[in-house]
Amino acid sequence: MKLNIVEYPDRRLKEKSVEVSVFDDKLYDLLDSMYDIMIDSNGIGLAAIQVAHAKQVLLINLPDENDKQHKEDLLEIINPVILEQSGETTYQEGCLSVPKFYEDIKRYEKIKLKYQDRDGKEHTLDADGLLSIAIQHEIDHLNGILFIDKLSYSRRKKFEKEYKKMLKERKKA
Ligand code: QAP
Ligand code: CO
Repeated sequence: MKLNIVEYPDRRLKEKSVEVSVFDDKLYDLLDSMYDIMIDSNGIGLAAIQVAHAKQVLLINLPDENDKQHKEDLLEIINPVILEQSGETTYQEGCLSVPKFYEDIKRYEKIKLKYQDRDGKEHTLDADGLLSIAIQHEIDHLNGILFIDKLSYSRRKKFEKEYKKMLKERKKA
């Protein structure tokens, strides 16, 4: 299926995604198409709402130490629920739906979650490091939350100004 990345300030990014209950070929097609557009866009994580599908579906494909992504490492996470969270970590985050903007965001250091794979099979996962950060970022999307929503008032104002300017420049080009 042909997908496009939805970009801020599109209000669809504020929608809450609904649980997946049917694990069929349509879901496989969505997952495969999401993977293609994520890789084409140089992303390491993508939630379905970012391609205008309000379903509790997200992908994570972290690069290796040589900065190369391998499809064997792809995590397809459906209906995630965080069971435990601890610690604190800060990372300079970006988002395919907020192009060209990066900011330090505070997250839990470690999380334990349960989720389903594309066949509906249940898994649990203990995550730390970049994986933990990426999962929290993508789960926020399922709840209509963007990383820029976590900025202080003054940093958010600075962002809005820079972002508007970027959009204007992009339109001119
Ligand atoms: C979410 O983000 C994430 O601005 C995934 O011009 C964030 O893939 C995971 C991207 C932080 C872990 C840590 C952003 C590509 C990709 C841009 C992404 C851009 C091109 C962001
Ligand atoms: Co994002």
